[in-house]
Amino acid sequence: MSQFAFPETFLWGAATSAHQVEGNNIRNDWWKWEEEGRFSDRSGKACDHWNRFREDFKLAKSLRHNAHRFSIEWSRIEPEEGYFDPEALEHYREVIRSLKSNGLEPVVTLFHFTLPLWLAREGGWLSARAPELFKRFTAKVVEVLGGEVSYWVTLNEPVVYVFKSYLAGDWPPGERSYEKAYLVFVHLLKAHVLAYDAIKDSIAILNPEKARVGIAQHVSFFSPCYTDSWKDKLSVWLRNLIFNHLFVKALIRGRIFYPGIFRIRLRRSKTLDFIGLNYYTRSFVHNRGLRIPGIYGDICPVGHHPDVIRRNSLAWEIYPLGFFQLVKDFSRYKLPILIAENGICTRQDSERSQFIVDHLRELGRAIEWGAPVIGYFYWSLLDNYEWADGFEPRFGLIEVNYKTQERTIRPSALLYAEICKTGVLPVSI
Ligand code: IFM
Repeated sequence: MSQFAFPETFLWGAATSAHQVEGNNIRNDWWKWEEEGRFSDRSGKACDHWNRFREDFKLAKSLRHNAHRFSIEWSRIEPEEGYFDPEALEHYREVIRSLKSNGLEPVVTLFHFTLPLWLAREGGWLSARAPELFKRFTAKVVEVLGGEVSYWVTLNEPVVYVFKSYLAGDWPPGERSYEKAYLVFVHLLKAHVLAYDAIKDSIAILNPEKARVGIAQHVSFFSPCYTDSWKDKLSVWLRNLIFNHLFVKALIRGRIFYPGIFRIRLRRSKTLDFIGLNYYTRSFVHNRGLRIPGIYGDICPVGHHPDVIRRNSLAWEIYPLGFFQLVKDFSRYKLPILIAENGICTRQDSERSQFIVDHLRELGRAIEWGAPVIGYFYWSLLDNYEWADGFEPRFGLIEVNYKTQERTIRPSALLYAEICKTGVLPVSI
Protein backbone atom coordinates (compact mmCIF):
# COMPACT_ATOMS: atom_id res chain seq x y z
CA MET A 1 0.00 0.00 0.00
CA SER A 2 1.45 3.42 -0.96
CA GLN A 3 2.04 5.99 1.73
CA PHE A 4 -0.34 8.93 2.10
CA ALA A 5 1.07 12.23 0.78
CA PHE A 6 -0.37 15.63 1.69
CA PRO A 7 -1.49 17.72 -1.30
CA GLU A 8 1.28 19.58 -3.16
CA THR A 9 -0.42 22.94 -2.62
CA PHE A 10 -0.68 22.38 1.15
CA LEU A 11 0.21 25.32 3.42
CA TRP A 12 2.82 24.23 5.96
CA GLY A 13 3.92 26.50 8.74
CA ALA A 14 3.64 27.67 12.32
CA ALA A 15 1.63 30.34 14.11
CA THR A 16 2.30 33.12 16.61
CA SER A 17 0.35 36.08 18.00
CA ALA A 18 1.51 39.64 18.53
CA HIS A 19 1.27 39.98 22.30
CA GLN A 20 2.82 36.56 22.85
CA VAL A 21 5.98 37.21 20.84
CA GLU A 22 6.51 40.87 19.93
CA GLY A 23 7.29 42.36 23.33
CA ASN A 24 6.41 45.77 24.77
CA ASN A 25 2.80 45.92 23.68
CA ILE A 26 2.25 48.55 26.30
CA ARG A 27 -1.01 50.04 25.05
CA ASN A 28 -3.35 47.08 25.36
CA ASP A 29 -5.66 45.79 28.06
CA TRP A 30 -3.56 42.68 28.75
CA TRP A 31 -0.46 44.74 29.48
CA LYS A 32 -2.52 46.83 31.91
CA TRP A 33 -3.48 43.68 33.80
CA GLU A 34 0.16 42.63 33.83
CA GLU A 35 1.07 46.03 35.35
CA GLU A 36 -1.58 45.55 37.99
CA GLY A 37 0.11 42.30 39.00
CA ARG A 38 -2.76 40.02 38.01
CA PHE A 39 -0.45 37.39 36.46
CA SER A 40 2.69 35.82 37.82
CA ASP A 41 4.68 36.62 34.64
CA ARG A 42 4.70 39.82 32.65
CA SER A 43 5.14 39.64 28.87
CA GLY A 44 7.88 42.32 28.90
CA LYS A 45 10.11 41.88 25.87
CA ALA A 46 8.56 38.45 25.21
CA CYS A 47 10.60 37.04 22.26
CA ASP A 48 11.53 40.50 21.01
CA HIS A 49 9.99 39.40 17.73
CA TRP A 50 9.10 43.04 16.98
CA ASN A 51 12.82 43.54 16.33
CA ARG A 52 13.85 40.01 15.38
CA PHE A 53 11.13 38.98 12.92
CA ARG A 54 13.59 38.85 9.98
CA GLU A 55 15.83 36.38 11.79
CA ASP A 56 12.78 34.34 12.88
CA PHE A 57 11.37 34.12 9.35
CA LYS A 58 14.75 33.01 8.02
CA LEU A 59 14.62 30.18 10.53
CA ALA A 60 11.08 29.29 9.41
CA LYS A 61 12.28 29.20 5.82
CA SER A 62 15.22 26.98 6.77
CA LEU A 63 12.64 24.67 8.39
CA ARG A 64 10.89 24.35 5.01
CA HIS A 65 7.74 26.22 6.02
CA ASN A 66 5.90 27.80 3.09
CA ALA A 67 3.42 29.83 5.16
CA HIS A 68 3.23 31.68 8.46
CA ARG A 69 0.31 32.80 10.63
CA PHE A 70 0.74 35.88 12.84
CA SER A 71 -1.42 38.63 14.29
CA ILE A 72 -1.47 42.37 13.94
CA GLU A 73 -1.62 44.28 17.20
CA TRP A 74 -4.58 46.68 17.10
CA SER A 75 -3.16 48.79 19.94
CA ARG A 76 -0.02 49.49 17.91
CA ILE A 77 -1.88 50.38 14.71
CA GLU A 78 -4.49 52.54 16.48
CA PRO A 79 -2.90 53.63 19.78
CA GLU A 80 -5.53 56.35 20.21
CA GLU A 81 -9.04 56.28 18.88
CA GLY A 82 -9.03 57.30 15.22
CA TYR A 83 -5.24 57.80 14.98
CA PHE A 84 -3.50 55.21 12.80
CA ASP A 85 0.22 55.13 13.42
CA PRO A 86 2.07 55.18 10.07
CA GLU A 87 5.20 53.66 11.62
CA ALA A 88 3.32 50.68 13.00
CA LEU A 89 1.62 50.15 9.63
CA GLU A 90 4.99 50.37 7.91
CA HIS A 91 6.37 47.84 10.38
CA TYR A 92 3.75 45.26 9.43
CA ARG A 93 4.29 46.05 5.76
CA GLU A 94 7.93 45.17 6.33
CA VAL A 95 6.91 41.99 8.18
CA ILE A 96 4.93 40.89 5.15
CA ARG A 97 7.74 41.80 2.75
CA SER A 98 10.09 39.73 4.86
CA LEU A 99 7.70 36.76 4.88
CA LYS A 100 7.30 36.92 1.13
CA SER A 101 11.02 37.22 0.49
CA ASN A 102 11.45 34.02 2.50
CA GLY A 103 8.75 32.25 0.49
CA LEU A 104 6.24 32.27 3.35
CA GLU A 105 2.56 32.88 2.58
CA PRO A 106 1.20 35.30 5.21
CA VAL A 107 -1.95 34.40 7.12
CA VAL A 108 -2.98 37.50 9.06
CA THR A 109 -5.06 37.48 12.25
CA LEU A 110 -6.73 40.76 13.17
CA PHE A 111 -7.90 40.10 16.74
CA HIS A 112 -5.96 37.72 18.96
CA PHE A 113 -7.26 38.46 22.50
CA THR A 114 -5.82 41.97 23.09
CA LEU A 115 -7.67 45.29 22.79
CA PRO A 116 -6.31 48.84 22.66
CA LEU A 117 -6.59 50.43 26.09
CA TRP A 118 -8.75 53.30 24.84
CA LEU A 119 -11.34 50.79 23.61
CA ALA A 120 -11.10 48.65 26.74
CA ARG A 121 -11.84 51.81 28.76
CA GLU A 122 -14.97 52.34 26.67
CA GLY A 123 -16.24 48.88 27.52
CA GLY A 124 -14.29 46.82 24.96
CA TRP A 125 -16.45 44.30 23.11
CA LEU A 126 -19.40 45.21 25.30
CA SER A 127 -19.56 48.59 23.61
CA ALA A 128 -22.18 48.80 20.87
CA ARG A 129 -19.54 50.69 18.83
CA ALA A 130 -16.97 47.87 18.99
CA PRO A 131 -18.00 46.06 15.77
CA GLU A 132 -17.83 49.30 13.74
CA LEU A 133 -14.50 50.23 15.33
CA PHE A 134 -13.12 46.81 14.45
CA LYS A 135 -14.33 47.30 10.90
CA ARG A 136 -12.55 50.66 10.67
CA PHE A 137 -9.31 49.14 12.00
CA THR A 138 -9.64 46.25 9.54
CA ALA A 139 -10.28 48.58 6.62
CA LYS A 140 -7.13 50.54 7.48
CA VAL A 141 -4.99 47.42 7.72
CA VAL A 142 -6.37 46.10 4.46
CA GLU A 143 -5.82 49.43 2.71
CA VAL A 144 -2.12 49.21 3.57
CA LEU A 145 -1.43 45.45 3.46
CA GLY A 146 -4.31 44.04 1.44
CA GLY A 147 -2.49 43.72 -1.85
CA GLU A 148 -0.04 41.26 -0.34
CA VAL A 149 -2.28 39.08 1.83
CA SER A 150 -4.59 36.33 0.63
CA TYR A 151 -5.63 34.77 3.96
CA TRP A 152 -7.34 36.78 6.69
CA VAL A 153 -8.39 35.46 10.08
CA THR A 154 -10.65 38.11 11.59
CA LEU A 155 -10.97 36.63 15.10
CA ASN A 156 -8.88 34.12 16.99
CA GLU A 157 -10.88 31.74 19.20
CA PRO A 158 -13.87 34.05 19.80
CA VAL A 159 -15.64 31.55 22.04
CA VAL A 160 -12.58 30.94 24.24
CA TYR A 161 -12.24 34.71 24.56
CA VAL A 162 -15.88 35.11 25.60
CA PHE A 163 -15.52 32.29 28.10
CA LYS A 164 -12.24 33.42 29.68
CA SER A 165 -12.96 37.15 29.69
CA TYR A 166 -16.72 37.31 30.34
CA LEU A 167 -17.69 34.07 32.10
CA ALA A 168 -14.68 32.74 33.98
CA GLY A 169 -13.29 36.23 34.68
CA ASP A 170 -9.71 34.99 34.20
CA TRP A 171 -8.74 37.41 31.42
CA PRO A 172 -9.36 41.13 30.99
CA PRO A 173 -11.87 42.60 31.68
CA GLY A 174 -12.51 39.87 34.29
CA GLU A 175 -16.31 39.72 33.98
CA ARG A 176 -18.49 36.85 35.16
CA SER A 177 -21.87 37.43 33.60
CA TYR A 178 -24.02 35.39 31.20
CA GLU A 179 -25.69 38.55 29.89
CA LYS A 180 -22.38 40.23 29.12
CA ALA A 181 -20.94 37.06 27.62
CA TYR A 182 -23.95 36.80 25.31
CA LEU A 183 -23.62 40.43 24.25
CA VAL A 184 -19.92 40.07 23.47
CA PHE A 185 -20.62 36.86 21.53
CA VAL A 186 -23.10 38.79 19.36
CA HIS A 187 -20.78 41.79 18.95
CA LEU A 188 -17.95 39.51 17.84
CA LEU A 189 -20.22 37.93 15.24
CA LYS A 190 -21.23 41.37 13.99
CA ALA A 191 -17.62 42.50 13.97
CA HIS A 192 -16.65 39.54 11.81
CA VAL A 193 -19.40 40.24 9.29
CA LEU A 194 -18.43 43.92 9.02
CA ALA A 195 -14.73 43.05 8.73
CA TYR A 196 -15.52 40.43 6.08
CA ASP A 197 -17.20 43.08 3.96
CA ALA A 198 -14.41 45.59 4.58
CA ILE A 199 -11.80 43.08 3.42
CA LYS A 200 -13.77 42.01 0.39
CA ASP A 201 -14.56 45.61 -0.63
CA SER A 202 -10.96 46.83 -0.42
CA ILE A 203 -9.48 43.78 -2.01
CA ALA A 204 -11.93 43.94 -4.86
CA ILE A 205 -9.84 46.92 -5.96
CA LEU A 206 -6.39 45.75 -4.84
CA ASN A 207 -6.34 42.06 -5.44
CA PRO A 208 -9.68 40.63 -6.56
CA GLU A 209 -8.56 37.01 -6.90
CA LYS A 210 -7.28 36.76 -3.48
CA ALA A 211 -9.17 37.60 -0.34
CA ARG A 212 -10.03 34.51 1.67
CA VAL A 213 -11.56 35.33 5.04
CA GLY A 214 -12.17 33.05 8.00
CA ILE A 215 -11.95 32.79 11.77
CA ALA A 216 -9.78 30.52 13.92
CA GLN A 217 -12.22 28.46 15.95
CA HIS A 218 -10.87 26.64 19.01
CA VAL A 219 -12.34 23.14 19.05
CA SER A 220 -12.23 20.62 21.84
CA PHE A 221 -13.25 16.98 21.57
CA PHE A 222 -15.90 16.47 24.26
CA SER A 223 -16.56 13.07 25.86
CA PRO A 224 -18.94 12.14 28.66
CA CYS A 225 -17.30 11.75 32.06
CA TYR A 226 -19.39 8.61 32.59
CA THR A 227 -20.10 6.86 29.30
CA ASP A 228 -23.32 5.31 30.59
CA SER A 229 -24.78 8.63 31.78
CA TRP A 230 -27.38 10.11 29.39
CA LYS A 231 -27.10 13.41 31.27
CA ASP A 232 -23.36 13.60 30.64
CA LYS A 233 -24.05 12.81 26.97
CA LEU A 234 -26.60 15.61 26.84
CA SER A 235 -24.04 18.07 28.23
CA VAL A 236 -21.48 16.82 25.71
CA TRP A 237 -23.94 17.53 22.91
CA LEU A 238 -24.62 21.03 24.25
CA ARG A 239 -20.95 21.87 24.79
CA ASN A 240 -20.10 20.65 21.31
CA LEU A 241 -22.83 22.85 19.91
CA ILE A 242 -22.02 25.99 21.88
CA PHE A 243 -18.27 25.79 22.19
CA ASN A 244 -17.36 24.25 18.83
CA HIS A 245 -20.10 24.94 16.31
CA LEU A 246 -22.39 27.83 17.21
CA PHE A 247 -20.16 30.72 16.13
CA VAL A 248 -19.33 29.06 12.81
CA LYS A 249 -22.96 28.10 12.18
CA ALA A 250 -24.14 31.65 12.89
CA LEU A 251 -21.69 33.05 10.33
CA ILE A 252 -22.67 30.52 7.70
CA ARG A 253 -26.42 30.79 8.22
CA GLY A 254 -26.57 34.46 9.18
CA ARG A 255 -28.95 33.58 11.99
CA ILE A 256 -29.25 31.28 14.97
CA PHE A 257 -32.35 30.55 16.98
CA TYR A 258 -32.40 28.20 19.98
CA PRO A 259 -35.42 28.87 22.19
CA GLY A 260 -34.42 30.34 25.54
CA ILE A 261 -30.71 30.41 24.70
CA PHE A 262 -29.81 32.13 21.43
CA ARG A 263 -31.65 34.42 19.07
CA ILE A 264 -29.18 36.00 16.68
CA ARG A 265 -29.71 37.60 13.28
CA LEU A 266 -26.77 38.99 11.31
CA ARG A 267 -26.70 41.40 8.38
CA ARG A 268 -25.97 38.53 6.07
CA SER A 269 -24.97 34.89 5.78
CA LYS A 270 -22.02 33.00 4.25
CA THR A 271 -19.20 35.19 5.55
CA LEU A 272 -16.66 32.40 5.85
CA ASP A 273 -14.44 31.43 2.92
CA PHE A 274 -12.61 28.90 5.07
CA ILE A 275 -12.83 27.58 8.62
CA GLY A 276 -9.71 27.80 10.76
CA LEU A 277 -9.54 25.13 13.47
CA ASN A 278 -7.33 25.24 16.57
CA TYR A 279 -7.16 21.81 18.18
CA TYR A 280 -5.31 20.78 21.33
CA THR A 281 -7.21 18.36 23.54
CA ARG A 282 -10.19 16.32 24.68
CA SER A 283 -12.35 17.37 27.64
CA PHE A 284 -14.56 15.15 29.76
CA VAL A 285 -17.93 16.65 30.65
CA HIS A 286 -20.04 15.90 33.69
CA ASN A 287 -23.66 17.08 33.84
CA ARG A 288 -24.78 19.11 36.88
CA GLY A 289 -28.52 19.33 36.27
CA LEU A 290 -31.05 20.06 33.59
CA ARG A 291 -31.17 23.82 33.92
CA ILE A 292 -28.65 26.51 32.98
CA PRO A 293 -25.78 26.49 34.00
CA GLY A 294 -25.75 22.84 35.27
CA ILE A 295 -26.80 21.53 31.88
CA TYR A 296 -23.54 22.78 30.34
CA GLY A 297 -21.76 20.41 32.72
CA ASP A 298 -18.40 20.71 34.43
CA ILE A 299 -15.11 19.71 32.92
CA CYS A 300 -13.84 16.75 34.97
CA PRO A 301 -10.15 16.98 35.70
CA VAL A 302 -8.39 14.77 33.16
CA GLY A 303 -6.08 13.37 35.79
CA HIS A 304 -9.02 11.58 37.34
CA HIS A 305 -10.21 9.97 34.15
CA PRO A 306 -8.98 6.43 33.55
CA ASP A 307 -8.87 6.86 29.74
CA VAL A 308 -6.19 9.55 29.85
CA ILE A 309 -2.74 8.30 28.92
CA ARG A 310 -0.68 11.29 27.79
CA ARG A 311 -0.73 14.93 28.85
CA ASN A 312 1.17 18.11 28.03
CA SER A 313 2.92 20.22 30.65
CA LEU A 314 -0.32 22.14 31.33
CA ALA A 315 -2.02 18.77 32.00
CA TRP A 316 -4.16 18.92 28.85
CA GLU A 317 -4.77 15.46 27.48
CA ILE A 318 -3.04 14.55 24.21
CA TYR A 319 -5.71 12.92 22.09
CA PRO A 320 -4.94 12.75 18.35
CA LEU A 321 -8.08 10.75 17.53
CA GLY A 322 -10.19 13.75 18.55
CA PHE A 323 -8.44 15.74 15.82
CA PHE A 324 -9.57 13.25 13.17
CA GLN A 325 -13.15 13.29 14.48
CA LEU A 326 -13.40 17.08 14.64
CA VAL A 327 -11.88 17.69 11.21
CA LYS A 328 -14.37 15.19 9.79
CA ASP A 329 -17.20 16.81 11.73
CA PHE A 330 -16.37 20.30 10.42
CA SER A 331 -16.30 19.00 6.85
CA ARG A 332 -20.10 19.10 7.03
CA TYR A 333 -19.92 22.84 6.23
CA LYS A 334 -18.30 22.09 2.88
CA LEU A 335 -15.76 24.89 3.28
CA PRO A 336 -11.97 24.62 3.08
CA ILE A 337 -10.47 23.86 6.51
CA LEU A 338 -7.22 25.42 7.66
CA ILE A 339 -5.61 23.99 10.76
CA ALA A 340 -4.73 27.35 12.27
CA GLU A 341 -3.18 25.90 15.46
CA ASN A 342 -2.18 22.52 16.84
CA GLY A 343 0.64 22.00 19.27
CA ILE A 344 2.03 20.78 22.57
CA CYS A 345 3.82 22.46 25.46
CA THR A 346 6.51 20.20 26.84
CA ARG A 347 10.09 20.24 28.04
CA GLN A 348 10.62 16.79 26.44
CA ASP A 349 11.08 17.55 22.79
CA SER A 350 10.64 13.88 21.79
CA GLU A 351 7.03 14.29 22.99
CA ARG A 352 6.63 17.15 20.53
CA SER A 353 7.91 14.99 17.65
CA GLN A 354 5.48 12.26 18.61
CA PHE A 355 2.65 14.77 18.96
CA ILE A 356 3.26 16.22 15.49
CA VAL A 357 3.45 12.86 13.76
CA ASP A 358 0.42 11.45 15.61
CA HIS A 359 -1.71 14.50 14.80
CA LEU A 360 -0.62 14.70 11.19
CA ARG A 361 -1.38 11.03 10.79
CA GLU A 362 -4.94 11.69 11.96
CA LEU A 363 -5.15 14.73 9.70
CA GLY A 364 -3.97 12.62 6.76
CA ARG A 365 -6.68 10.07 7.54
CA ALA A 366 -9.28 12.84 7.58
CA ILE A 367 -8.05 14.11 4.19
CA GLU A 368 -8.15 10.60 2.74
CA TRP A 369 -11.72 10.35 4.01
CA GLY A 370 -12.51 13.53 2.06
CA ALA A 371 -11.98 16.46 4.46
CA PRO A 372 -11.10 19.60 2.46
CA VAL A 373 -8.00 20.59 4.48
CA ILE A 374 -5.73 23.21 2.88
CA GLY A 375 -2.99 23.71 5.48
CA TYR A 376 -1.51 23.08 8.90
CA PHE A 377 0.08 25.56 11.31
CA TYR A 378 1.93 24.19 14.30
CA TRP A 379 1.54 26.30 17.49
CA SER A 380 4.02 27.81 17.84
CA LEU A 381 7.06 28.83 15.83
CA LEU A 382 8.76 30.07 19.02
CA ASP A 383 8.43 29.46 22.72
CA ASN A 384 6.36 32.42 23.89
CA TYR A 385 4.24 34.15 26.51
CA GLU A 386 1.38 31.74 27.23
CA TRP A 387 -1.06 34.33 28.63
CA ALA A 388 -1.98 33.70 32.28
CA ASP A 389 0.45 30.75 32.34
CA GLY A 390 3.40 32.99 31.56
CA PHE A 391 6.69 31.76 30.08
CA GLU A 392 6.79 28.33 31.70
CA PRO A 393 4.94 26.31 29.00
CA ARG A 394 7.19 25.60 26.02
CA PHE A 395 5.22 25.28 22.79
CA GLY A 396 7.96 26.27 20.33
CA LEU A 397 9.55 24.45 17.44
CA ILE A 398 12.32 26.88 18.30
CA GLU A 399 13.51 27.27 21.86
CA VAL A 400 13.88 30.84 23.14
CA ASN A 401 16.32 31.77 25.86
CA TYR A 402 14.45 34.72 27.37
CA LYS A 403 17.58 36.15 28.99
CA THR A 404 19.70 36.32 25.82
CA GLN A 405 16.95 36.00 23.19
CA GLU A 406 19.02 33.24 21.63
CA ARG A 407 17.02 30.89 19.37
CA THR A 408 17.76 27.14 19.22
CA ILE A 409 16.07 24.86 16.71
CA ARG A 410 14.63 21.80 18.42
CA PRO A 411 14.90 18.30 16.88
CA SER A 412 11.09 18.21 16.50
CA ALA A 413 11.36 21.25 14.22
CA LEU A 414 13.72 19.29 11.96
CA LEU A 415 11.37 16.35 11.88
CA TYR A 416 8.50 18.70 10.98
CA ALA A 417 10.73 20.33 8.33
CA GLU A 418 11.16 16.97 6.62
CA ILE A 419 7.37 16.52 6.57
CA CYS A 420 6.89 20.03 5.15
CA LYS A 421 9.45 19.25 2.47
CA THR A 422 8.17 15.83 1.41
CA GLY A 423 4.50 15.94 2.38
CA VAL A 424 4.99 12.46 3.80
CA LEU A 425 5.13 11.24 7.40
CA PRO A 426 8.04 9.18 8.69
CA VAL A 427 7.20 5.49 8.97
CA SER A 428 8.40 5.47 12.56
CA ILE A 429 10.06 7.94 14.91
O1 IFM B 1 -1.21 30.33 23.13
C1 IFM B 1 -2.53 30.05 22.79
C2 IFM B 1 -2.97 30.89 21.62
O2 IFM B 1 -2.86 32.25 21.88
C3 IFM B 1 -4.42 30.61 21.28
N1 IFM B 1 -4.65 29.20 21.12
C4 IFM B 1 -4.16 28.32 22.14
C5 IFM B 1 -2.69 28.59 22.40
C6 IFM B 1 -2.16 27.64 23.48
O3 IFM B 1 -2.87 27.83 24.67
